[in-house]
Amino acid sequence: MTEDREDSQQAAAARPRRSRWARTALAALSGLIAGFCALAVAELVAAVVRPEAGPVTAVGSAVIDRTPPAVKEFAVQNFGTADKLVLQLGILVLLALFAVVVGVLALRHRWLGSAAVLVFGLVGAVAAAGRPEGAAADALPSVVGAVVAAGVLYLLAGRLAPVPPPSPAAGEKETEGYDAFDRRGFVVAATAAAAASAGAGVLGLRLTSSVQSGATASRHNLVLPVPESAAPAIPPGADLRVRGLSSFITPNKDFYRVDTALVVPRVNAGTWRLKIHGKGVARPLEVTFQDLLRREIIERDITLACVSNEVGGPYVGNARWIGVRLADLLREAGVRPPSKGGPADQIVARSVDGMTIGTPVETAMDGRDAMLAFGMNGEPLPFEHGFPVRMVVPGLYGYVSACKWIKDIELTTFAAYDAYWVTQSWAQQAPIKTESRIDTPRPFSSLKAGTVPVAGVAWAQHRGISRVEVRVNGGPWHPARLAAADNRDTWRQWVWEWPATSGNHALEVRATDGTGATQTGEHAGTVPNGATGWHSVTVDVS
Ligand SMILES: Nc1nc2c(c(=O)[nH]1)N[C@H]1C(S)=C(S)[C@@H](COP(=O)(O)O)O[C@H]1N2
Ligand SMILES: [Mo]
Repeated sequence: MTEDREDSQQAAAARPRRSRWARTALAALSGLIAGFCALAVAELVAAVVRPEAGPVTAVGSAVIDRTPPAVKEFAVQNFGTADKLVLQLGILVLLALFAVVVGVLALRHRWLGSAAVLVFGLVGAVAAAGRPEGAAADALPSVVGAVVAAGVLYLLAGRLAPVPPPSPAAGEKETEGYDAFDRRGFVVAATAAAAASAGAGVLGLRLTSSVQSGATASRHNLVLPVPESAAPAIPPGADLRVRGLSSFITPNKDFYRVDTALVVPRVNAGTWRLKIHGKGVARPLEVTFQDLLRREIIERDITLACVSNEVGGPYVGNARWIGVRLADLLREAGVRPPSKGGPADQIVARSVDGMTIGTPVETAMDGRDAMLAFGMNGEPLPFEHGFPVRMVVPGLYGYVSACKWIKDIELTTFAAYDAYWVTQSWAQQAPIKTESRIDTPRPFSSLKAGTVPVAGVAWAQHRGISRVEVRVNGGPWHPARLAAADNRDTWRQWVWEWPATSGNHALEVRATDGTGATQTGEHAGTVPNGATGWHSVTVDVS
């Protein structure tokens, strides 16, 4: 035996093990490519069907729908508005892990790998079509994506299959453990699949953004009308301008945002329609944005508050809204409130993203300024806050009144229909509870002894605020100085000059509303109809 021959025999013995590892790694890569392909193709189809029907968004939304309120609260408290990003990244990581497993599975069982991809597609399809208002077509992106990806995986797994060993030449013994595969074929197929998927994905994103650019242009080109019924000027003393205190008007960029939308809907005002129909609607209406602009335009300052706001929490904001009176439209449609013999006691507002929000007809028509708003603080509604049109009802928590991206209003009864949040264990009806918050000093801050302004906001929409009191370490209540009141639908600032002495102190605040009722000190969580208790801030004075 020559030296030469010995070398090549050793090489032949080493090759199988090395190529087995290479095959497994490439199988995992095939899985990832197939997963990428599924998502990219699905996004392309979703661009045509509905951007929200893409599998990651659909599964994410389905997860949000099924998350118990306590967990949802946890996510909101810990991740804030990043909660949705965290959720989507989580889904992507899980998908990638699954893709690797399926890729390796396909190495041994080609059909099984592809079948597993189809099963996952089914999960996306059910999630998309099963959303409230989800249509059968919403299943398409996931289904098409999964079918194409299953094909790609089948193809790639085929390239990794062992090719038969070359027949041994006469006199040589059979090559043992021969484990070669079509490397070139695999590289070509994998590159082609990845490139085509990237192309499909980019095309999908382009399509979606071109549809959205119509909406962006419609918002950009909207010139807000001059309201026939303007809001009175905000009294000069409404903003105390104490450092650390929330400004009286909350700028749009700082306004809290609470919704279930993983993708902010971008609706074109030019093609927007609102239907008003249902029980006791004598004359069903369908209005365009131009129709709204032809009505009496009103402008009002209204403070919005979220039922998920903990005592002392950030989910409350005050804005100047422009729009039309909801009651005007309802009357035009022939709707009568229950007190005037109308058969419907609930308005169900539906948004383009399938949200349903139930509001009492009686409240919407009792003379308060319930609005269909399209202007917010001097600009068209930001997309995040419901462009082109949203509801705002003074005195009711957002989840029972403030439907964003509204497209449909149905008159029905509370007995006949539970809106989205009600199915998530929140109360059917929820007037805003009297609340107050200490904005400054911040919790756990270190202060110098002397006069310290303790300041914050208090709200009891549609009842107004008549008194705010502060106490230190459970001592006597001291009346705070109230800022000038704008109107009873807005929050009110307050300040108390505290003669602070050294030590650790707990500051507490409570408000009294316009009816004379004082905010309860009894602690209640946010579910089912809003938190109660006095906001308390502990500080260290030296
Ligand atoms: N379409 C839609 N509208 C919605 C919601 C939503 O999830 N989807 N959330 C509601 C809730 S719970 C609140 S508190 C307000 C918040 O409005 P904002 O995000 O403009 O502050 O919107 C309401 N309208
Ligand atoms: Mo809310």
